[in-house]
Amino acid sequence: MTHISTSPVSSALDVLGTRSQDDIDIDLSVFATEESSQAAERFDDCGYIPLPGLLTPAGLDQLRSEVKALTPLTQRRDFVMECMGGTPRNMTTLGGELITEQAPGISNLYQSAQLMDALGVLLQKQIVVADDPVERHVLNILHKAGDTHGYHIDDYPIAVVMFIESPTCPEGCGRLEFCPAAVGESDSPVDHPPFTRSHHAGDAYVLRSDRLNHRVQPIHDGCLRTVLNFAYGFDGEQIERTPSASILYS
Ligand SMILES: O=C(O)CCC(=O)C(=O)O
Ligand SMILES: [Fe+2]
Repeated sequence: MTHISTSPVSSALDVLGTRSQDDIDIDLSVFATEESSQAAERFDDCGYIPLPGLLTPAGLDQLRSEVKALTPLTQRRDFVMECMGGTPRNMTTLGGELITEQAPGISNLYQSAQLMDALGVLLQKQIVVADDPVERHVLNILHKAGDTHGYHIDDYPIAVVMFIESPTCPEGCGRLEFCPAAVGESDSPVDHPPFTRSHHAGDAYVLRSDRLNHRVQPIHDGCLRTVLNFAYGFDGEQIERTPSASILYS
């Protein structure tokens, strides 16, 4: 069984006393639950770890304010992504460069030692920031009936997706779907039915996003789904770049 030390998480918790006003409040204890002692193994197997309640109510409010201020800079996208099997993109987005310029809380959180150390302990790997300033942290807003972020893989291996808003309609919509890793076989959703996961505002999840084909189900009329996606690499590992991020976020 993989042993996971919680000491970097505790030391990350210790430095919370030195927070500045741009620091977003997160609950690092979600990384140190009983279940997380086997997280690295489970992540290798299934590529998904939920982090329910990563954002505290105060942190969620802080992120909502920054996202609101960013909204005038966002761009509507309605097209199919040819390099990802012609899957639909019907969404409003903002790429990393403007987020770095305009949203200090988000960019500080992205590169904070607290978050990155906790993630490294969880996955038992050294995590590094993404070198692409566009892809490192992006904002995705689904707000019109039928809006969807169609099936794709990401360039970077680790996606930490944080929910600023999530649909609450009784029928359910806007859920994450990801296809189980196919070992030496077809990764068609027909052969491997996708897993579906729902999340609330304030929740987050970690996904092995360069390996698992994933999408967001279309949302219903009147629903809103707003996420920040933080992309990270593994120290010393190269990534295979596709044009998809620059098409969606530049
Ligand atoms: O919105 C989500 O849950 C997934 C986001 C995503 O796949 C991406 O930004 O690449
Ligand atoms: Fe993705």
